[in-house]
Amino acid sequence: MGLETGTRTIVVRESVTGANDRIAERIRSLSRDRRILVLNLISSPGAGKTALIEKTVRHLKTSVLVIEGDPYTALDTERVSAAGATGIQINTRGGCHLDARMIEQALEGHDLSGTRLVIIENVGNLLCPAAWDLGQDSTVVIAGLTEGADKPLKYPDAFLRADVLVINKTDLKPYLPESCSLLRPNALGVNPDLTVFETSCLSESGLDEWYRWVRDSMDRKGKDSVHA
Ligand SMILES: Nc1nc2c(ncn2[C@@H]2O[C@H](COP(=O)(O)OP(=O)(O)OP(=O)(O)O)[C@@H](O)[C@H]2O)c(=O)[nH]1
Ligand SMILES: [Mg+2]
Repeated sequence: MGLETGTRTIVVRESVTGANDRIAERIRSLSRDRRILVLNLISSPGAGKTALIEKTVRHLKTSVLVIEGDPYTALDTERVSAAGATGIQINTRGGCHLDARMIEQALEGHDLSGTRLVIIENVGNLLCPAAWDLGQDSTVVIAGLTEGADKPLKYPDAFLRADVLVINKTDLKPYLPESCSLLRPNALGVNPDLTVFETSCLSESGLDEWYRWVRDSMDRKGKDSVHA
């Protein structure tokens, strides 16, 4: 690709994410060989990513590796470890997303035998994480009902690139304006292919359907890999 600047031509040899995408493919190949389901969770700060992971880990009672991305602190790793997962913390020191190189390094330092599920909790925001492939099988976007129904319209890439939408904090619905019900149709307007779950990590409403989806996805990954 060449960009004319008037006096000279700048040749762009590779997109910014090109090198990232090659590493993401290596991660995909590793997870296929090992029959491990990899989920990438993205959301704005505080939507309930860690709460959903804690619940999922406690419920599944299987060996789960959680890779936590945060600018600073290991607070979320402490939470998921207390729930029974193996947690690996990545501190981006101000960086707004995880990239595939970080995930590959985390996986290289870990014995994956027995692991059936890797959950990546991306850095909390709806912009940058959507643009970086981490080699995941599925991207899960979590939207708290409290965040406003307009988020899929303002941050469409996060919803477009996701396979699953978890609408969390449904226990707070009685205290929110009627318009919060528009979150689901707004998201489906952006991406009609989204599989949607409505959950509360507080009351546990809707979590059974989510757990079933995770289990079915793990089973499918196991079978697909056998025949791959
Ligand atoms: N009422 C209610 N509160 C929730 C629910 N899920 C999570 N919370 C609360 O929301 C806050 C943020 O939850 P976290 O799980 O830390 O959110 P997060 O997306 O991991 O946040 P970051 O990692 O900082 O981006 C915590 O105080 C949780 O207890 C829910 O379903 N209902
Ligand atoms: Mg968190």
